[in-house]
Amino acid sequence: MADDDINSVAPGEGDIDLATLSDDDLVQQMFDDLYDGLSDEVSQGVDILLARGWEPYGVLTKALVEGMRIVGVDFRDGILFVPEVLLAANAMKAGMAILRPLLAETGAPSPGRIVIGTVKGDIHDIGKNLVGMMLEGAGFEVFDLGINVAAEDFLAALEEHRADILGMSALLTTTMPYMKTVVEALEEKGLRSDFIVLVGGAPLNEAFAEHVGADAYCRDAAMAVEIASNFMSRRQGSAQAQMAAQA
Ligand code: B1M
Repeated sequence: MADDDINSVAPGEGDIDLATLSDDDLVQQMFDDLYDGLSDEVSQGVDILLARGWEPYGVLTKALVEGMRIVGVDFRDGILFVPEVLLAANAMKAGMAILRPLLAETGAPSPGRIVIGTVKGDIHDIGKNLVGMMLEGAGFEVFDLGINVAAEDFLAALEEHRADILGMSALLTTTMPYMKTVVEALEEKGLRSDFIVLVGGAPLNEAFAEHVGADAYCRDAAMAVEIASNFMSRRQGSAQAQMAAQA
């Protein structure tokens, strides 16, 4: 968007004119706008920062990801609830829609690639969508296979997208055992150790995650982001150590 276009978005009475704010104040305002789920304002903030010469990756990490981190913390601490987080995630998506093609051009680093879906027989997707959006907010590349996903489709997508992580969701006691079927399918193909397997959903717990052979159980979306980020840091750390040992 050109400067003229940005300035032509006239603020209403009592509104803040984002274009008049300094970079620091604008970023702080974008944190507030994300928190309040204001998609138009977040998009406008992204446009303004880009027009001021910010790199897309800087806008992503310093404005959007940091803003979503604050949302994630308050969600974890019970200050924000599902509807508010979904609104914030939608505002984040609006900003991401502007940045995604620019990031693809500039090749911004991503902490990892995750294939996620709700397992076969299960159509619950609100929590899974929230997890996907929060992971995207943390910079992950998320490939969401939707609901009712069969083992062979998970496996095909992991290969197609060269994913690091498999994330599975289940909300029914009758569908959660299917997670084991997916893990066993990975084992049968000798692929289990290629992927970090994370599972979540209201009826699950840590013991169940262990039982199905997952790497970790994620209680909520904020934990999913934290756990996925930790696994990726460890994985990148051990890859670097291996390279150093070979050098
Ligand atoms: Co259904 N349903 N439902 N339902 N539904 C439950 C799950 C149920 C507990 C309600 C109840 O009876 N009290 C019950 C399951 C009982 C059981 O299995 N023991 C149930 C049932 C029985 C059913 C049907 C069978 C009802 C019927 O038709 N007779 C049917 C099943 C259809 C099917 O799937 N085959 C059904 C249908 C539906 C609706 C379509 C009406 C709707 C789903 C709409 C949708 O998702 N688009 C629905 C809903 C909304 C619910 C409840 C009320 C809410 C679920 C939800 O969205 N929670 C639910 C009761 C409940 O859980 N209180 C219920 C909010 C969401 C943010 O939380 O999904 O837990 P959650 O996700 C969290 C974490 O778990 C975690 O992070 C998320 C965000 O913090 N997480 C992950 C989740 N997935 C993750 C994946 C990860 C990481 C973390 O990967 C890395």
